[in-house]
Amino acid sequence: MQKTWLILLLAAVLVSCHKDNSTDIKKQFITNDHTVNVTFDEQHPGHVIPDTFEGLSFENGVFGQDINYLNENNSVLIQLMKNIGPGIIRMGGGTSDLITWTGSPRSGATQPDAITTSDIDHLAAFSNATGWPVIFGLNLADNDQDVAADEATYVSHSLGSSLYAFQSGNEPDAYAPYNHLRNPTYSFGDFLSEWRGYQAAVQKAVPGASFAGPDVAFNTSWITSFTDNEGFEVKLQDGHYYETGPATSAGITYQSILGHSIKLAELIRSFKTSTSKTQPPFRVTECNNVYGGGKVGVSDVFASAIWALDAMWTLADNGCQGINFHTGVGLHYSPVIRENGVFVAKPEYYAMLAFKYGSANGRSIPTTIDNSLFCSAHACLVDGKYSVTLVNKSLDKSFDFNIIPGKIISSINVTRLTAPAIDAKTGVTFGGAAVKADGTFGAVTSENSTINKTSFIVTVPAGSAAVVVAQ
Ligand code: BDP
Repeated sequence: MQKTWLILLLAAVLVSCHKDNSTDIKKQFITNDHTVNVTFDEQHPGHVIPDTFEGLSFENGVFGQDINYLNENNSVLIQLMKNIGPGIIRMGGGTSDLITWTGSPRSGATQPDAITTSDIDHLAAFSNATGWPVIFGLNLADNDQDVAADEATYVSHSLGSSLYAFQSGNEPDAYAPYNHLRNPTYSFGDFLSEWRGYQAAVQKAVPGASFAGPDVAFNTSWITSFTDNEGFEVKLQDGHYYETGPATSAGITYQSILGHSIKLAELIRSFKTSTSKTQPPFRVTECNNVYGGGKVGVSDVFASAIWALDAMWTLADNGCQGINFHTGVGLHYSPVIRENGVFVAKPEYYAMLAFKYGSANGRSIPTTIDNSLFCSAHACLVDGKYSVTLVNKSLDKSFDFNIIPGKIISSINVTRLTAPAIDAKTGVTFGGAAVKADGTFGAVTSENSTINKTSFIVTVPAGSAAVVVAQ
């Protein structure tokens, strides 16, 4: 009898605890059209966000364009990378399938269509100076296993432990339909047999060499098929993400990149749907907002930072290992670009700073918001503190993010990503600071408040973002 009472009492306590808690949370929800309620699911934490999450992707052809670009003496670019590093450098792009490995030093400023031993040595020294390892893309379009094995051997010796993995081919799903590098019947099966030939030849020359693949442009079914077949053979599954394009399309404006990305959702889905028992981590090895080199007024304005911050977090929330923003000479979407001979940070770079700041050493936690049309909220736990990145993609409406962690928060600190306007090309800041001419950066302002409540509101103006650290 006594035991029965005890059980009933315990059950009543449990039910009342549960009821009180959910009632508390419900009470904290605010209903109006300018408030966004944000809750977390701490019971189901996601992955730890790797410190190498952020990356840059470069064309293999960059050496032929400018030998001083990925160069150990390029101190400003090195510093810009150190600010967000340690990341991963990805070498590849369309030019990696168009240029030829010479196996000898570069002769003067000529040989634009070649990749040489001098280039690889500069890449190795540059990687060393930045602390960023390299994913290196081999030319698969030529389908010459001997040349690939020779190039891979040199790359492996020169980069040493800075070599992260090889890739074979850039966007092989576009070889036939768009790039005319294969006949129209070229299929996934054809690619797979070429890829396997490369892998065998390279691993014979470089025992233990790691690979990433299939590095596709758009055909996400190739990712799933590739992982089904090669999941146990590769270190990384990878694919590319360009939100829209081509850059010549008159209809593309900065508004085109601010909506919910169906493309990104589909890419993430394809990385996770393989039936292979081994599902390697996945990475977006090449990405940017508008393919075709980027669009002026879209890729180089503050909207691109809002887009990039949201894309990085969407991938991190979904367990992605990282993302490489495509960068290079004449590419308008580059987060860092050379202007008048000097490397400068563009708006997208500030999103990389904000992501670094908001994600460092964090374990992502699922986050729910009740207005996902214009807003997103992404959270992680860092040393027992919440780090929450709030993004307002609306062009004209300020939103109050009502954050409901469900436990008492004593204080918050807010650091903002902002610009004079959504289409501003300059004047972007994170934490009130801009990158200095030598590439160094340090945030200078953040807002501190004492809270002592289980919910709090942070207002994020139209077309801006904020990182909130709450404890
Ligand atoms: C990708 C290519 C890259 C281009 C980019 C673009 O891999 O080389 O720079 O498109 O069109 O498909 O901007």
